[in-house]
Formats: sequence, C-alpha cells, structure tokens
Amino acid sequence: MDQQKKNEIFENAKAWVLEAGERIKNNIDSPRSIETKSNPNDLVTEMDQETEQFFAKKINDTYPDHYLLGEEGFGDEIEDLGGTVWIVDPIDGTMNFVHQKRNFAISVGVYFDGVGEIGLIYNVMDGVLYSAKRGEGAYRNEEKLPQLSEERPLNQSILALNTSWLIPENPHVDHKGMEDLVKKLRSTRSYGSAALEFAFVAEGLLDGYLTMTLMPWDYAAGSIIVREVGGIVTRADREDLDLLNKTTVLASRSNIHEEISKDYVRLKK
Ligand code: 2AM
Ligand code: CA
Ligand code: CA
Ligand code: CA
Repeated sequence: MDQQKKNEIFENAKAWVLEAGERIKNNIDSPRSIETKSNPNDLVTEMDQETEQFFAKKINDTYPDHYLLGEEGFGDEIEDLGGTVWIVDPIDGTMNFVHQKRNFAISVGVYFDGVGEIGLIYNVMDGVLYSAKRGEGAYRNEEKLPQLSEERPLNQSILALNTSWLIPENPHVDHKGMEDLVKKLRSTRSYGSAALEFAFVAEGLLDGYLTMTLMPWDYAAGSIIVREVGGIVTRADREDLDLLNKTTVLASRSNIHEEISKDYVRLKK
C-alpha cells in the first residue's frame, strides 16, 4: 500500500474511532435495548449496531471501493481478502459494556490484499488508543511501545485465559493440558474483551493470550499491534490465522509461544 494513502487512511480511521468512542461515552448511562443473538449470554445492543453503521457510512462515503467486514452485519459479504478490507468490531466486550459500563473497546483493522496494515484498539472509557501501522511500531496514545521481553520464562508469565477451557466438557481443547498450563504459569487473567487482551499483551501487562474461539473482527487489529512489538500471533496450533473464519488464537511474547502451543495445547479437533 502506498505510504501516503496508508497515512491518510490511518488518520481517518483514528478520527472515526475517537468520534465513535465519544458517542458511546456520551450515551453510557442511557437506557438501551439489549437483545440476544446465538444464545442467552450472547448480547448485542443498539449501540453495537449504531456504531458499526457509523463506520459503514464513513467508509462507504470516503472509500467507496473499500470493503467492510463487521460483526453486526452492516458491512459486505466477503469471500476473499482482495483489495482494502476494514475489519471492524464496533464494541468488543459487549457483556462488559452492558454489565460494567467499562472494559470494552472499538477494534478496527485495515487489510490490503490480506496483509494487516493498520490496527486500532480504543479502550473507550479509559480513553486509551492503541495503534499500529505495519513496520512502524505500536503506540499507546502518543507513546511508542517498547519491544516485548524475550527473556521471561513461562513460570513467571501471566496469560489471559478464559476458565471455559478448563471445563472437561468444553469441545475445543483437552482441559488437562490447560490445567497443567495454569499450574506452570505465574497467573491468569480474563478481561472479557479479546481486543483489550491483545492490547495488554502489546503493552506488556500480559505475557500472552490464548483462546479457542475468535472471529476475525476480534483479532484483526490486535494481531497487527502485537506483531509490531515483536510478539507472535498464530492459531493455537501455530498455523497461520484465517481471517475469514472462526479460529483459535495464541498471541504472546516470542520465547513462550512455541512452548505453550507444543507442551500444553491439545486441540480436540
Ligand atoms: P464481543 O463482545 O464483541 O461479542 C469475551 O470473552 C470475548 O469473546 C469478547 O471479545 C467477545 O466479543 C468475544 N466473543 C463473544 N462471543 C463470541 C463467539 N461466539 N465467538 C467468538 N468470540 C466471541
Ligand atoms: Ca458479540
Ligand atoms: Ca468481539
Ligand atoms: Ca462486538
């Protein structure tokens, strides 16, 4: 992608993310209709939908030849990643948004012919914007993030891990491997927003993030930002991510990535 064009897209994306965040913040105490999607705990609010529609209009008005892949379905039906594709999660952490009124983020990734060029994750209530352009490092607001440690061993690491993967009946991963991992680690955390979990890995607050089910909009921005500080982002079995389908994800500091995947993750299918 042409550098000048990339900078322009970045500046627009950043302005739209901040504007969308402001709208959410201003309405945080307004009554809202909450619906459920695939199951009773899969929540969506009108704010998720309005925010995605906001991006759809901005992108369509400004870049009619770009595509949008968004969680709430106001984008395009996409079968491949040719051209410029915006991958948007209008509110990542909807359950936190509803229950806690914090700990959620707007996530925007811009891909050119399948390569992640721009990533933005906005922690709306904390007013913290994580951003990256491929090859130019990652930022927390205006501050450049340092490269991640390649020294700290697994037994001194904190991993973002949802307790679901420790339930024997979970269909995705052998829970005993996950138990062994929990015993090995210094500790675990679960924030309930995949985008923020990537951002915290990039910031060095977490040493890694392991999950068995993510959609493209959950990691489109996060994977770009984590890679810009030297982290590794793959599927849990270390294969390349597939940006069009549900996937497992392991994002971590480079020196613990293979160890987590090889010694602890035993996928069921
Ligand atoms: P959401 O809030 O945008 O739906 C919660 O652990 C994290 O998982 C959030 O990032 C949430 O995104 C995401 N999530 C929720 N339901 C999911 C699903 N069915 N598949 C994949 N990710 C999901
Ligand atoms: Ca959702
Ligand atoms: Ca999400
Ligand atoms: Ca969402």
